[in-house]
Amino acid sequence: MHEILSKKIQNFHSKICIIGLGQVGLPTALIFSKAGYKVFGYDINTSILELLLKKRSPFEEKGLKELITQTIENKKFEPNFSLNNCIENCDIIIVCVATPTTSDVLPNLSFLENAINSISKFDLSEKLIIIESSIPPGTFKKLVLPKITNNISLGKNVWAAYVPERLSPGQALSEIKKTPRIIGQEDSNSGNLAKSLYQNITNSEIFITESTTAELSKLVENTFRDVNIAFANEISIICEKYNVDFGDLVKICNSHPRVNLHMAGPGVGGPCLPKDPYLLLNPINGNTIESKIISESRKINDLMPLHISKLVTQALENQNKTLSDSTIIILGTAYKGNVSDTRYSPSKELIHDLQQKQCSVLVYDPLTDESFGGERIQFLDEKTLSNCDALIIISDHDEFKKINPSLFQSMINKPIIVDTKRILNSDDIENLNMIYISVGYLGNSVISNSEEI
Ligand code: SAJ
Repeated sequence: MHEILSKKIQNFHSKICIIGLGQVGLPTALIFSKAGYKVFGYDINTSILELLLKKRSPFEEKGLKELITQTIENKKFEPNFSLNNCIENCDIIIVCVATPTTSDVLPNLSFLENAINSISKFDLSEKLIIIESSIPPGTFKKLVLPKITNNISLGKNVWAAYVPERLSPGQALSEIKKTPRIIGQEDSNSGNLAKSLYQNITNSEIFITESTTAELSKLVENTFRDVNIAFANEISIICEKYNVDFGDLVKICNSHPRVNLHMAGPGVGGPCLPKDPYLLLNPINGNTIESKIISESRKINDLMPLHISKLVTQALENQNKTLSDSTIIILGTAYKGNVSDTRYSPSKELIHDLQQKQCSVLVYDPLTDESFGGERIQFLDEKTLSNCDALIIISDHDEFKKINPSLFQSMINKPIIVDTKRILNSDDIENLNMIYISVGYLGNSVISNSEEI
């Protein structure tokens, strides 16, 4: 009876099992624990569980470690090695596993299928199953529901809903309460149960719709961002041809009430934006849908690291240097600021390209050990910089924003600073007689910009 579960949810007596404790699952587990629910956390990667049991966080996020400690100590959050224990003790199962793409950019649903297959071995009657992972349209109806409703009836003695996660990695804890949620349902009892649950962790609106619309909404949001960033990247390259500062242009254009240009940069990384457009175009039935704007946008964003490589090459040539006799230091291998995640980071392609051209590459990122084959350095000091001809900022970490540009004066000759995220003040750097370049800003680099884009 859904009324019984509904009551348990309302008075915080229902127990929740979160499957997949990554960037989405872990903050979600902690937020439900903090709200007052007992939450069991399960992951096939036992090293995550081991870390959590030591009250350590598997990744960087403000406030995460403190919340792990607090919820484990007050016994509201229990990382657990046994799926059996988790499922048998719980009324609600929330699946937050990764849904990456294959090397042919097709959806790889193996983690989701494994999770669903494992769950479906248990008696799921009187339980609510929620999928939060981003999934190709049709997956909830055609892949998830048939497996979990085996011999039991959806809406009567088992409930299920698709509730896409919308959390920005690195800011999940601060965003979760103010982010509206979408509930994709195939029956209203399930939708209402999911709504009463999520109402307890968000102050924002909750939309109920059918499951395919919910699946599409998630993928379209991320594709919207990817396409807009591609547009910004293309416009920034046009700006370089006109010797116009893209930063000024964005400020002016965005003063129009109906314009919202995104920021150009070194390319689009992370576990979401580079792959969700492919999930959008590859529904569960396997018939790929064509979309010129989405496919072209992906290509534009993927080519940005090579554009950065071109910009720095040109700036070096203007000083009669080549990549092969230069040393470049890369600031940041994380895919964006203040996270340790390096998946699809633009710095990977950039470092490989520079190294292929015999450039000596140093790498500094205080948040991750990943160096993508570059020589990892521990401190950004004058001694290290004194060997560098150019410096390229890829991740907009707060630590990098605080760098005093006078530190760069220890670099060789007229230092070249490529600030792809525009976190430093160009005037400060140019006033120190250094070259400042960004995507869509060639400044005083005197680059011949008449070549092809
Ligand atoms: N980037 C730009 N220009 C911009 C904004 C971002 O080049 O104007 C780059 C970033 O540097 C980064 C990449 O895009 O390399 C992705 O960063 P992001 O902050 O746009 O997004 P994610 O991947 O960290 O999180 C996104 C978010 N989606 C949207 O904002 C629509 C988040 O809310 C989602 O929950 C998350 O994907 C997800 O898990 O799907």
